[in-house]
Parts: sequence; structure tokens; C-alpha cells
Amino acid sequence: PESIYLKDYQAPHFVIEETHLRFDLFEDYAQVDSRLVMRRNREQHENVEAPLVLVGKQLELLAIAIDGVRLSDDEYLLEDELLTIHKVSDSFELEISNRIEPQNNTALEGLYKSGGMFCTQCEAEGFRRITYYLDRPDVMSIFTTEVIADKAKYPILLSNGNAIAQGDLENGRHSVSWHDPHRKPCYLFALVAGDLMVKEGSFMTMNGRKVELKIFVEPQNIDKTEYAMDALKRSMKWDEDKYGREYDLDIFMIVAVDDFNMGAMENKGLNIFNSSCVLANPQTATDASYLRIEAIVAHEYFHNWSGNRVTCRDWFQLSLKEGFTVYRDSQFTADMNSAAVKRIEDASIMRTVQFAEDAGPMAHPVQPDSFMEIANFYTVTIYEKGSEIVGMIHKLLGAKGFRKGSDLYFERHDGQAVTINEFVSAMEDANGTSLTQFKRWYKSAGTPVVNVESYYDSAAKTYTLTFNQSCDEPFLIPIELGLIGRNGQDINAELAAGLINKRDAYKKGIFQLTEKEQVLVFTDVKEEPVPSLLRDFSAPIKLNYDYSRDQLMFLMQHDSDGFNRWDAGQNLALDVIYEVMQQFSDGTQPKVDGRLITAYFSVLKRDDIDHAMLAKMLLLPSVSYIGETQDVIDILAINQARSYVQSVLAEALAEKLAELYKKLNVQQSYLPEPEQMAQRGLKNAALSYLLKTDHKKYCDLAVTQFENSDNMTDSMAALASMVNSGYKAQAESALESFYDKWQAEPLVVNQWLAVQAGSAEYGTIENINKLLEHEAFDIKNPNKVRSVIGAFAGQSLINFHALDGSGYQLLADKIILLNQLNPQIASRLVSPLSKWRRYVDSQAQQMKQQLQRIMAQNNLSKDVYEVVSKSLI
Ligand code: B3K
Ligand code: ZN
Repeated sequence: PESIYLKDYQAPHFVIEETHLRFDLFEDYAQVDSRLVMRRNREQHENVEAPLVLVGKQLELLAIAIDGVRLSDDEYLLEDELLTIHKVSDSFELEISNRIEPQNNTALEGLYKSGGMFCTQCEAEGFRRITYYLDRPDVMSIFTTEVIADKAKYPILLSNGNAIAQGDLENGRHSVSWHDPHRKPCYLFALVAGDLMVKEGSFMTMNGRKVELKIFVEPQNIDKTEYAMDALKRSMKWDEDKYGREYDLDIFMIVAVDDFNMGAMENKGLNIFNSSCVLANPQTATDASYLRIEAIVAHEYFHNWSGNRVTCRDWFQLSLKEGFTVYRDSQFTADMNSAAVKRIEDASIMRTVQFAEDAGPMAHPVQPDSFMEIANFYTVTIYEKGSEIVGMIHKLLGAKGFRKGSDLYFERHDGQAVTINEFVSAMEDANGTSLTQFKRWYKSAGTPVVNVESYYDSAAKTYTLTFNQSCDEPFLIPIELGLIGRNGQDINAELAAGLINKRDAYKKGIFQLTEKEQVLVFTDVKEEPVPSLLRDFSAPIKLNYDYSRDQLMFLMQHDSDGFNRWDAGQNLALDVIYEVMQQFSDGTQPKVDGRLITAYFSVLKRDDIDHAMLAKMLLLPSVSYIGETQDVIDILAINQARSYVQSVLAEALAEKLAELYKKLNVQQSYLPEPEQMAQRGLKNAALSYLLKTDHKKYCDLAVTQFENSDNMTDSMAALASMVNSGYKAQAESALESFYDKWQAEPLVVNQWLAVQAGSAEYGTIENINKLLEHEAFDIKNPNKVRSVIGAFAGQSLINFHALDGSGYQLLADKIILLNQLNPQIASRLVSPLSKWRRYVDSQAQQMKQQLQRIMAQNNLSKDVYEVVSKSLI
């Protein structure tokens, strides 16, 4: 496979004014007839007589006609995936008929069958598996789609836009036609046919237009649609209030499907969702699922403007829509829930998953220069780092300036396919400012490191902070900071006059680091403060400052910034865990610094911290995050030290935690709202600690909770706490009764699979093999693959990294199997192996061997080939 380069971008030679599609769906094939109203793109290619080149994949071509005249075999060339028509005039109508086999499409790209329904997934390049087309986002067209199928089997026939006609045909078939008045690229095309029930709702827009809202699901799931409907309405309102964006069709539809490669897809007016990201009721879904549903419903809805009305010129610009839309959904989640907790979660993903990607073989800029397979670039870098960059622009311009910029962007580029640069220009122009240096964030991979040193001059009463950034070509890094005095209050310190340079380097608590080394001198500082640096995780960087443990305890108590209060606790715990790791490796008796216990005690005592934040503060840094802070990762050693610290904390805090558990364990009818969720979260965090002690009475609490709870959050938390502790008999019997009760609910069964596969106790090779053989497992269903294989490699770290290499071998076996069935899913699974260079040598070599074994397979998909070959360079 070859790479495609951004520098080779050329505007398309043809425009498709109208796209008329007709689908005739049968059980063993589907016939697709297209009629494209086309013309040459004279605006961009004045005197060029280029041939027409369409792309198609795994299609059976039946016939081509131009302006009603059928082409003979020598008038076109069909080679690999390209259909070339040598001579066409300046404007013409092209008709193509082809057949496809949706029932055999296991890649789940293009048109495929999920259970009893037909559905599509076209982004990024799935449309070429439907018909020959200019499958690129800068070709935008008006779509009209007729869908024909058996009426009894497929009473519901959907596509984008508004239904314009319907009727019954012979042989029990029927037809529905749809018209989408908005020009769009083909990656936003969608079609659904099935026997579905609908949950209806409506929304009145800010200009008083009534929009019909419909959520289509299989009949057994109609009782799981209420929350998504509610989240959708709140998203529509929020986008009006916060961004001034109104919905633009009379109908907005969501369809839930079981077989889906990712979370959901923003097709114009017809979003298609992985059922796990839309279906919920209190009995079957956990609070975590509710939160995910809220975020993803919002994300896909927000794409209607950031993605659909204004789309990407080419796939190198993917972060234009994804980074911005993730930023928008994170603001929404922050507004609906706890903003500090959302920030903590986003920063954690950046620091564990994104920093790891940026330090690995698939590292790429937020605007990449090249790729082999675009499906491999739907990454945490494009999404989350892209969102962080937009967030930094927000910090630099302020809320008002940012809104002026987004207004200008939407106004200027409505109906266009544009570049990231155009987004930044709108931000600059609306604010009369330049972001030239800032744009470096989009073009370079890797995580900047900033080292900070401080000096207090007690005679001169000055406090100096010296910042040093790792990169020779410096980034513009917004660093939010404060100085905290002995009384725990922020000091209102002034910068020494000569130092405020013309860039306004330090304003409203935000310091703009623009040079390799920069110094801030604060004057009139009466006592040595504790600096609070990178508040609110104001930039996606690694910041080092040599805090003492006492200073970290002080910040945990006093920092006015919620994010940094939490982060101080994490850093304190990290430091103690490193120490214990060292003691284990020296063979000395491990000892946990009493200050960590004191710090946790005082956190538990505070009543001014909300439950959601408290639950976060009680969690030790994850094994993956600890690993990410090490030069050479030794998972087994990290896990040993972390588990030891955890059990010492659990013993020391047991009584307090049990009290807290009792206080929070109140009878109430379940509501998926922030306060209750926080209460359950904290209660269940306490429970899981209690089961890390040696006192069986705490396991009884879990058993009671498991047996009596009326909601999945509490049942699952109780089950997980048993599965993740040494109470084997209780865990066994709970696992068994849980499956008995829920076997008819696939989404619940998936959680049951994942809680085992991701645990140290049940995620052993032997048990993983059992789960893979279980009646509930299906290798063709991505959710099941994620629940067993994904959870094993991502969560059951001590088993995945077993010294005999059996974990790596198992993963490689499944990658090889999935490579043919579903390349996108196979390729995602390579990620844990791809980072082999970071691990201790014995493990690294075994991971590498498995990559080499995959590499030696015949018929490697482009997806898998790209990741494996880049990992082995
Ligand atoms: N835009 C889709 C992602 C499609 C991924 C295709 N491999 C979902 C989203 O980000 O909203
Ligand atoms: Zn998206």
C-alpha cells in the first residue's frame, strides 16, 4: 500500500450537482442505480480536459450510460478500484447500475446488514462500496434517494432529508423516496431499512420552527429511548444558546444498530448510532453509559454545523470537524455536569492515551501530512488533542472572542468544504489578532515538555518563575497559573514592570509562553508562595516542577483550581508509588508514606468538595498512567506497587469509608442526573476500596448491594468490586446469576463480558478463551470484540503482559482472524502491541515477535498493514 500526501491535494476535476440513487434491496444482493448530474469544474481547472475517474470497491458493474446512451466496453476502463471514462463533455448525466452484497459485508463499511436491518456507514470512504462516485469530501451534491424493499420485513425505509414520496409495489414490496435539500459530501449519506419502532418527540427552534425528532430502534428496545431523546433536546437548545446554531431540517432521526465499528455517525438528518451509545434504562445501563450517551448524542448533533454545514476539504483536515466538535461536546458535558470533573477526565485521556500515541510509532500531527488508510486516523490525537487545541484558542481569545470567531467561521464557510487554516483565520480575523506561532500545534506531533523552576528572594520580596520548553522551535503555550500564600489564598501578585512584554505575556492568570526560555518575576511577594501551575490543564503538555510532598498536600487542601487540587493528589500518590516500587525492587520492606494516608483522610473529612470530585480524588493514578510517566514501562512492577499502596490505604481508611458508604447508601428511585450519579459514584468508589481489605464483612455489603439494587449502576459496581477482589466464591455466584438474569439483553451481557475480561482475576488466558467460546460471543460484532479482546488487552494488564507472552499471542491471533473480516477493528487492536518499544526488554521482544508474525500474513488489509509496518520500522 502507498501513502497519500497532503501536499498532493488537487481540487476535483468534476462537480456532481445532483445525485439520484435508487436502492432495490434483496436478501442476496442489492441493486444500486445512480444518476449523477455532472459538470466540469471549470472554476478551478480552466483548460484541462481530464478524464472522469470514479472510485468503487467490491462492486459488480452492470451498465454505464451518458446522457441516456449506453457506453460500450471500450469507452471506459475498469481497473482495480478505479472506473475511468476517457471522453466526457462539459456537462452531462451519468447513469450507473451495479450490484453489491450487503449480507456478506463483514467490514461494516458501505451498505451492510446488522441483525435484521440494512444500514450504512460511509465515513470516511465507505460510499465507494455502494456505487462508483467521486468519494471525497470536497465534492458536495444534492441527494435524492429511493429505497425499495419487502414491506413486511422492512416496513421502515429511511434516508437523509425529508420523505417526499412513498408507495406499494408488486410482490409485497414498497418504496420510499427521500430528498435532502442541503448539499453534502457522500460520506454523510445514509440509508436504513428495517422493522423498527419509533420514539417520537419534537423541538421548537429559536425561530419558532417545529422539528420532529424520531429515534428508531428494534421493538424490544423501545423502553430504552427516553434518555437519548432528552439529551437530544438539551443539545439542540444548548447549541442555540451557546453558539447561535439552529437546526435546519424539519426532521431529525437517530437509528440504533447493534453492529457498528465506532460510537455513532453524524449523517445529515439521519444519525446512525451504535446501540450501546443510545439505548439506556435504569435497569440495564450504568451511570457511565448514560454519560456516554449524553456526550455522543450531543457530539453527533453538533456535527450538523461543525462538520455538515461546514465540512472538510480533504481527510487531512479531519480534526477541523472532529477537534472542534469534541470541544463543543466537552463544553456541553461541563455545562450539564461538573466542569472540574469533566476536565479531569479529559486530561486523563490526554495523559494516558494521547501522550502514549504521540510517543509511539503512529504519532502524527493533528493535521497529518500523509496516511495510507484514513480509517487509522480517527485517533485520540485528531479528536482529543484537536479539541485541546481549540480549547487553547478559547483560553487565548476569551469566551466572547471565541464566539465572535466561531460566528465568523460558520457565516463565512457555510456550505463549503474547508481547511483547518480557514478555521484559525476566522478566529484571527474576528479578533484582529495573529495566531501564526500558535498554529505550530497543528503541524507537529509529540508532547511538549515544560520545566519550571522557582526562586524566592526574601530580601527583595520577588518571586521568579523560569520556564523552559523542550522544543527548539517554541510553541505558544497558554499556562494558567496562580501563587498561593501560606493562608491558602491566591496572592494577587504583580509582574515586575519591565517584564510585561508587548505580547501581554501574563494576563488574567494566563501566561503565554512563547520562547524557549522565559522568566516571570513577581514583585512585592511577602512570603514564599506555592505555585499552582497549568491550572485547568490549560495546555496538552507535560509540566515538571519539583514539588515536595508537603507542598502537594498543601495544594490538595487549598488550590482554588479544582483540576490542580486533584492533580496534586495524583502527583503525591505517584511519588509514593514510585518509592514503593523502588523498595520492592531493592528487596526492602515496602512502606507507604503516612502523609498519603493523612492527605486522603483530610479529603474524606471535607464537606465543601462535591461528591463527584471526591470520588475522583480517592482514585489512585491508573497503571496505564503510571506507565506513561516512566521511560521504560514495567507493568508488573507498577501493578505490584500500586496494589500494595491501594491495600494499605484501604486498611487505613476502612472505617471512614464504611461510614461514608453507609451514609450514601440510601434508598431512592433512580434518576440519571448529576447529583445522584455523583452520590452513587462516591459510594461505589468506597465499596471497591473496602473490598481491597481483608474484612469479609465488607464483601457482604457488596453481596447485599448486588442482590437488592434496582439499577445497573449499583449492580455492576457491586459485581465489579467482587470480581476485582479475592472473594472468589461470591464473585462466581454473582457472575452466574447475573448472566442468567440478563442473557436476553446484549448490551448488559457485553458489560458482563467486559468486567471479567478486564479484570486481573478473570482476565486470564484460560478464562478469555472460555469467553471467546461463550454463546454470547460473536467475533463479527465489534461491541463483543471490544468487550472481550479490547478489555483484555486494555485493562487486564497483568495478564496481557504475562511473562510467557501468551497474552500477546492471543491478541495477535485475533488480529489475524479479524484482518479479513473487519480490517478497521483488527487495526485498532494492534495499538497495544504497537507500543512495544516502551516496555522492558523481555516483553518488548515478545510483542515485536507477534507484530512480525502478523506482518508475515498474506492478504494484510491496508488498515493492519499500515499500523504493523509503522510499528516495526
Ligand atoms: N464522524 C464519525 C466517525 C467516523 C469514523 C469512520 N471510521 C463519528 C464522529 O466522530 O462523530
Ligand atoms: Zn465526530
